[in-house]
Amino acid sequence: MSEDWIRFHFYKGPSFIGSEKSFQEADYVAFGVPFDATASYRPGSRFAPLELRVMSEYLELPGEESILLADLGDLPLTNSVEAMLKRVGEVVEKIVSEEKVPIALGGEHTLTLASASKFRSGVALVIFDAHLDLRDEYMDTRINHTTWLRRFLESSGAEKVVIIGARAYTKEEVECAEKFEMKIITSAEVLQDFEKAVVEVRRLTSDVDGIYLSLDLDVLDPGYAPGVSNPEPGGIAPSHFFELIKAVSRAGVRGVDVVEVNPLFDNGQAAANAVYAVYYSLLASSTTSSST
Ligand SMILES: [Mn+2]
Repeated sequence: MSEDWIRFHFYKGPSFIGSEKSFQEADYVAFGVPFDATASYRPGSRFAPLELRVMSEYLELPGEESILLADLGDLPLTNSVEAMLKRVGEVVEKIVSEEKVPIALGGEHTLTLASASKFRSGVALVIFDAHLDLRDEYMDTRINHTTWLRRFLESSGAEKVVIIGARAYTKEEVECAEKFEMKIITSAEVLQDFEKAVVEVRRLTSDVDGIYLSLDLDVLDPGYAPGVSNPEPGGIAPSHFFELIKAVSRAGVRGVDVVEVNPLFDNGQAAANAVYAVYYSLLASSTTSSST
């Protein structure tokens, strides 16, 4: 197999969560996807991979040195959703074939269509998001940040999908969620009975062969994370976000992405919360695997 995929990674600068490991030494492998070409409201998430690295250099993350992480750099800029999906799919496949955990730094949520598709048979897809992303079509295209989950379900069939923190969706999307028997825990349910939500997410991820975790920062209330491309009021708080991430990550994290951070509208908090979210998922997952 050629190593052309390595040449996609041209960015040299601050690294994600202090990662200094080589690809071979690493358990976790981060790469950036600076893509926001289907943005329907506020473009700018293409700048997030760099921002997440810069922010992670300034945060104090206890025990980060115990996370063996390599940062490959960014995929090349493109305005083609097909090209982006092809590259993300190839890179994730390569990382998974080496029995490592990929961490995709978006960019917009569409990338998850390619990355999550590389995990099948028993790996649950756990998504934190204000939205369901189940539209059939939006603004005259069928593959974009509002439709990717519908395309995923159409191609994968009845995989286990859990969405946490949802609050903004259409009737069409709710019908689609019911058809594919998705589990939805709304932001209101998290706010009204947090303990019940923790028990529920633990139950939903108790019998799976690990999880793929997709973290859309618009799940947080915009007051905590203004820098997202599609802010929706009435979101969850960072403390609830982190505890729910720890609860699901105990099932074992097989892949992660963090998407929709938009530095052009941020005061630093969406990026900081995004770094912490990934850090807590890796820490919870690492603790689980070393104790078994
Ligand atoms: Mn969203």
